[in-house]
Amino acid sequence: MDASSRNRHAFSSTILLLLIGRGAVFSLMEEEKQATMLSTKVGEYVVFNCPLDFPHDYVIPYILRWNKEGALVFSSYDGGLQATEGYAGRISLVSPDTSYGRGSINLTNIRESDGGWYECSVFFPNRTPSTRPNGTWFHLSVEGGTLLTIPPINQTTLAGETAQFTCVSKDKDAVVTWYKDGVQLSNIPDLNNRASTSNGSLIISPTDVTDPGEYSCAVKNSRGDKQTASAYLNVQYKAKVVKSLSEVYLPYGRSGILDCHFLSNPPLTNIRWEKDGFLFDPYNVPGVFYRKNGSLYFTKVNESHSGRYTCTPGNELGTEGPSPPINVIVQRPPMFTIVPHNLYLRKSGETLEMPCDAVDGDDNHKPKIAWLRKDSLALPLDRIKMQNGNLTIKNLRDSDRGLYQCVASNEAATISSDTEIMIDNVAPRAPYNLSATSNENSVTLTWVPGFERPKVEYSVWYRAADTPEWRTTKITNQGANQKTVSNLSPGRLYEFMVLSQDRHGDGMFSKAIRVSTKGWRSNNVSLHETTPLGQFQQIGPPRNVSVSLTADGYLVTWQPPEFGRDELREYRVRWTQASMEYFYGSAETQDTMFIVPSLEEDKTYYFEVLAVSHNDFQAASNKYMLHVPGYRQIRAIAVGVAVGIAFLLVAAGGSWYVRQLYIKRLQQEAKEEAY
Ligand SMILES: *[C@@H]1O[C@H](CO)[C@@H](O)[C@H](O)[C@H]1NC(C)=O
Ligand SMILES: *[C@@H]1O[C@H](CO)[C@@H](O)[C@H](O)[C@H]1NC(C)=O
Ligand SMILES: *[C@@H]1O[C@H](CO)[C@@H](O)[C@H](O)[C@H]1NC(C)=O
Ligand SMILES: *[C@@H]1O[C@H](CO)[C@@H](O)[C@H](O)[C@H]1NC(C)=O
Ligand SMILES: *[C@@H]1O[C@H](CO)[C@@H](O)[C@H](O)[C@H]1NC(C)=O
Ligand SMILES: *[C@@H]1O[C@H](CO)[C@@H](O)[C@H](O)[C@H]1NC(C)=O
Ligand SMILES: *[C@@H]1O[C@H](CO)[C@@H](O)[C@H](O)[C@H]1NC(C)=O
Ligand SMILES: *[C@@H]1O[C@H](CO)[C@@H](O)[C@H](O)[C@H]1NC(C)=O
Ligand SMILES: *[C@@H]1O[C@H](CO)[C@@H](O)[C@H](O)[C@H]1NC(C)=O
Ligand SMILES: CC(=O)N[C@H]1CO[C@H](CO)[C@@H](O)[C@@H]1O
Repeated sequence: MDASSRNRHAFSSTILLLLIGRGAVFSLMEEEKQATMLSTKVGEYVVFNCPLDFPHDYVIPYILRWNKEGALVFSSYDGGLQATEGYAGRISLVSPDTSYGRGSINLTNIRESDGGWYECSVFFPNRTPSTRPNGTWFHLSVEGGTLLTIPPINQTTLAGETAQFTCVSKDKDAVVTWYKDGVQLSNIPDLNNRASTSNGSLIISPTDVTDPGEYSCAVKNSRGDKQTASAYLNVQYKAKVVKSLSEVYLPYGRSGILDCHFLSNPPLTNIRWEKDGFLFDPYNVPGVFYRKNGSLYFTKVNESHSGRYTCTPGNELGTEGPSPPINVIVQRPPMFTIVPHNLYLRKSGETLEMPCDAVDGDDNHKPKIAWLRKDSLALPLDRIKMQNGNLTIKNLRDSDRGLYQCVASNEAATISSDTEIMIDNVAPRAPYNLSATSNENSVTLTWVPGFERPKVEYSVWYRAADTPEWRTTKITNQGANQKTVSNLSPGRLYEFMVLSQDRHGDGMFSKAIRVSTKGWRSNNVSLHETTPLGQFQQIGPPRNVSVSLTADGYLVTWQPPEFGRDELREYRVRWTQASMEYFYGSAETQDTMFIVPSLEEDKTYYFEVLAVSHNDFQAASNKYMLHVPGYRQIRAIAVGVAVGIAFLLVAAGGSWYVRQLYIKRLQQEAKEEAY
């Protein structure tokens, strides 16, 4: 009988029963009994599908019973499950969100003796008649020819108690071998000492917290037939501290973590921290928070956080007690007093001394200083000398070329400073002798190539001196060392630099120069009025954002930016509740619309859309205000009022990018000085 005909049957039967006037309901519609034939193998599982139907899908209290050949094996009533001897731990109800019926069971770790007739039946204790005479019938055949009759089943024990896995074979002379997680037990001495076998079954006594895992038994008879089956062991215990440091240093002024190293199964449910003998509850201490794993997180460490701490982890079974005291010492991180230059350019054979020194906050304490190569090659021990923090390399060679790092560390923190050694004969150079001529709207730059290599490409970086954003333009014809930058405003001061790049992408910036365009700056144009990001903005904001209510939700629409569309990577739609600072929601799309399925009623929202370019510039639209009325008003609303707050944002991504470039340039200038 298929599902739909069964439902039809259920429906008409229900009508009939209602007509009779009694509240009797029933579940199993198999009037005409048809057994389901199932077959499986020892060690496998089988699902018995037993659908229960209720009138109008309204579930009333019921008792589900599964019988095997007249004897109860499993029952379920009001959430309570019971399986009889031999079936406990092997039967579970199938999750209701599968396609199986509500009364279905999953019988696992199949034994040979599981073969036979099964019946699913249901009783309604609060109704008469309380049952239908016949249930659903199943016949299970367990395929023969197997060695195993009873495979092991999953076990959960408390640490220290005994665990037993059965593994019974038909063949008396069969050899049973046990494995844990694939490793033969005899190769795990610690476990093997506590394990014994009897008639093939494995007994672990006492169990230990390290024992959980998959246990498999392999049965082999004299003819060489082999069969394996496996089950899992879970060992539970009170939460306990396993490792404790007697001293922990936290870095002053930075964030810090104080760990509690514990083991817990079942998982941790609570943790208690004490400081100097008193309860230390992060909920009552500003700037201190719990991490998910029970560790304490200090957002900004200061002296008030030093002290003697203990932690006491706990789970459902309780706790083994507190950790030994952890002495927390607040340590100021090291600070460099002298750092090496960014770049040292030397000839081979010369001697180079690179200075480096650092102090702690505490006068009488110095951090450890070490030098290393960033490419993790070893320093040439026979040619180097360390004096305090200074590193001297004698008799320089080509192989000394590379990036170096001076590292200063104490218990609280590690800081480092990078430098680079270049050996003269192979040094590349940045473009230099950059000069410029200007007129009203353009500037022509010339430079001397820094180093002659095949396929060097140049690009010009420029910006108005009073704006942060750089704009770039590539020089397309190879070998050129001149470029005219046009579309500039008259009478303004600009900054230029030239970047040379080889085909590996390694590049160097020239020194920056500043040049004014000729003519007068037009009085009525203020940079910040014309375009929000200055004229080097790379992408414009989405325009004309509006929000309207549709059947699917709140439809946010906008128009693409005026310029920079080619650069567009995606739009970000964000909405905040008025007066709240955090985003209530956000989404990314490449469409020019987005549907917000639902919003809280009787609240005011601000929507904005950001255009994000491929190089992470962002430009935000104006904000659009929307008041979502209470439910009753909803039909009458005219949605939204656009507000003219020009909310213009050079978002973090964009300014970060520019800053990186800026830093690069500063470093370059420093390098020039080092020459
Ligand atoms: C029945 O149990 C087995 C073993 O735990 C599992 O692999 C399988 O997915 C289960 N089937 C259903 C329908 O729950
Ligand atoms: C036995 O335990 C394993 C691992 O926890 C689990 O995947 C499997 O479903 C369990 N089998 C039964 C029959 O509960
Ligand atoms: C081993 O199995 C046999 C037969 O099944 C039984 O008589 C005997 O008591 C078992 N031995 C132990 C130690 O359980
Ligand atoms: C606890 O979690 C934090 C991060 O949330 C991590 O830094 C710390 O190492 C973790 N501690 C332990 C003991 O796992
Ligand atoms: C230390 O930091 C806490 C916040 O974690 C702050 O409440 C306290 O005032 C600070 N104490 C000092 C001395 O700065
Ligand atoms: C390390 O180098 C710096 C700068 O060159 C110098 O002032 C200092 O005396 C040097 N220290 C030692 C121990 O040589
Ligand atoms: C540098 O540029 C100036 C002006 O463009 C020029 O006179 C001079 O020869 C250049 N120097 C080199 C080394 O190219
Ligand atoms: C502002 O200057 C532009 C040219 O730069 C000119 O076209 C415009 O008329 C000026 N506007 C006012 C209000 O002076
Ligand atoms: C903004 O959108 C509305 C409706 O979507 C449209 O009527 C209007 O012309 C648009 N305005 C602009 C400047 O495109
Ligand atoms: C096939 C079967 O078991 N049918 C039974 C259904 O219930 C009636 C009444 O209990 C029995 O007489 C049938 O044998």
